[in-house]
Amino acid sequence: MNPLKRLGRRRASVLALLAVATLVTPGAATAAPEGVRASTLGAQAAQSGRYFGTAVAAGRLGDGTYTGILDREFNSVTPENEMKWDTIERSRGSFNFGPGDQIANRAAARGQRLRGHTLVWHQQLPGWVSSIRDANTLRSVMNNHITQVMNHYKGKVYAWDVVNEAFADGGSGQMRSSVFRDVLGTGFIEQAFRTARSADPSAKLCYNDYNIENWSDAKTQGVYRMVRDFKARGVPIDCVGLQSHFGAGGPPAGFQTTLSNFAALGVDVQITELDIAQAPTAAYANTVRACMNVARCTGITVWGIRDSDSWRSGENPLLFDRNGNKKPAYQSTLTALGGSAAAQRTGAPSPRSAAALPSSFRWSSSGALIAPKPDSTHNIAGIKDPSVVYYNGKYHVFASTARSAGYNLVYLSFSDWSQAGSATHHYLDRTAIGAGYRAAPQVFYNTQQRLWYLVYQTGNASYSTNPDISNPNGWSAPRNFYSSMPDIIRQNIGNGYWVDMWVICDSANCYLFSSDDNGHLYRSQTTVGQFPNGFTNTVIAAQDSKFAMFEASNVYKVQGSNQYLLLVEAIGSDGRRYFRSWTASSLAGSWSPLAASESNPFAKSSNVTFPAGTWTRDISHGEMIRAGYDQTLTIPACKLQYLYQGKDPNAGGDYNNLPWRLGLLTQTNSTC
Ligand code: 9MR
Repeated sequence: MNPLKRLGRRRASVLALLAVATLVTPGAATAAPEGVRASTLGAQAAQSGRYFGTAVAAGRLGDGTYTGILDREFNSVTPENEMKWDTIERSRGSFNFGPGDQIANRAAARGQRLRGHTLVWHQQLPGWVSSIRDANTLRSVMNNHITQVMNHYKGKVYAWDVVNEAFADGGSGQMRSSVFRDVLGTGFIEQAFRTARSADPSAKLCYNDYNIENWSDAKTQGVYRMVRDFKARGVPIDCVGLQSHFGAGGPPAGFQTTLSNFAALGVDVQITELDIAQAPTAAYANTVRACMNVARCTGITVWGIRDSDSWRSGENPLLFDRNGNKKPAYQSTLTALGGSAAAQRTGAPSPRSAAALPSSFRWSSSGALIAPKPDSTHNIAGIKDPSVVYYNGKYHVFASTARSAGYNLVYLSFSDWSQAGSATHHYLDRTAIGAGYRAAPQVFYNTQQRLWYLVYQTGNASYSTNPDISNPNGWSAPRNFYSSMPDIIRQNIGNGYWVDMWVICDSANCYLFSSDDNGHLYRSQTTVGQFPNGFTNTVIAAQDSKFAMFEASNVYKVQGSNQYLLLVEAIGSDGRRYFRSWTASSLAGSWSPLAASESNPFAKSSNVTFPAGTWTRDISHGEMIRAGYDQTLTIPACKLQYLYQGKDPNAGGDYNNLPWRLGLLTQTNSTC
């Protein structure tokens, strides 16, 4: 959390970052880490930050065998037919979202991702559209369809197949004839993508097609040229879906080349409709391995669950037989998802993932739960930087209050998250903590001293104590941990700011972490007996480029393991805030990447779904919901929850006046 004076410069630097649009993302994994071997397709894919999905038919959701496999094995779904034009808008302007909603709501309730399929396609297109001959009419019909459907599914769909199968088979490399191309011209695809981006800016926008898996095919080349042209001209496109309906031979020899060549254009690639005649084990394994070997191949979807569910059921092309039993190709697919083959080939040591924590995360977010409550003397614009403990049947939340005049602190408590919005806000500038610059609080109970500590920044690292957390007036006046800024910070801070102090203790020592908005995480230490005095030996605990290791670090002990978790807030290539994560076996140890890259983040808009609506694209400064409340800062290993600050993506202007609100992330890919 940053003090008042820095902000003009901060915005300038974010803009500069966007201009160069590059950011070091160390730790990006191309293969699954050697770690816990999972026993299902989705869980194994998640270990490398990927999803494993299936096409789902609403009509089969009453079949228990089908849903049993669906929920056990898959963490992404694509409606097989329910979001196509002839289902959703069978007659002009009359929308039927029922079957699509059935699949979407079911997936959301289970934390499965949803691929939207498909907005503009020449098949399963009602006659009233294909008979339009007037370009203006067709353009507005197409734009309206895209906008209405994307609006309806906003926050629920991770990626949309905006345009499907627009290129011709054979040697032309051109677009196929369709009502869209014939009436609107070849620019219809660009038009569709631009409309889609404005309809839902947070959904990934994909072009999806079949027979584009072989690199040298004219059709592949035609699609490649289009994507390259889109990227060159700034037409919004985020991914290319390769359907991958293969014959018994499996993928063509150059499949991986195709995936990596598309990815090199700056788009994700996804295998979107995989099925292989007779499902040979090697053909499935080769397909999966090609994806695992390409960092931006972000997921695989098979086109159905059991052979009997397939559109090519006569060829038995799927991973489960008619009775729902796993076929041999299931095992080869699971093994290939484990990444062991890729790791063995390169001979590279595999990073060890956490014993208890997964190496990639997915979250579902609440809406904004806590908003500022200005009163006659507190004209607050934002509520920020929350710290939270659950104690005595209540959540106790401490947070920064922000306004153009500067920062102070607020306290609220409630028994249930549904009560968070109606809790009373106690402004702590009215207590002995006092007015003036106080921000970014952290709260914990010191069991030796039987005192609550509130740690915060004032320009120095400061704290107050209180015997009773529920009494806002019980806090002592601020004291400083340091007599002045430690030399090593002074030498490395550059044009940054000294922010976000954080205390955690093991059985022998207490450690004080802080950030400098300049790529450094600092750590000082003292003994448990001396705490809060005696912090010395300040060192750089971790460093990276400025925006990759910016501020708001949290350090926790993982319950039931010898592991510590470090989270640091970074600024992404999109200018939005997100969190990276590392683990270590001791608080003074070195930190190993866990989910530490922009493509495999700890928490970022890209791995968070917003069932209640996408109210923020920043996942910024916050706190884990802990398993306890003492100085060891112990968190559970399962079903993590994170209280964070987010804001309206369109808000701008003075940083101190931004409308920050607090929301709660709940982990959706917990395997325990
Ligand atoms: O699997 C779908 C099948 O149930 C439909 O009858 C068919 C209608 O065209 O569409 C199938 O799915 C297609 C997908 O939407 C696009 N790529 C080709 C798929 C197989 O035909």
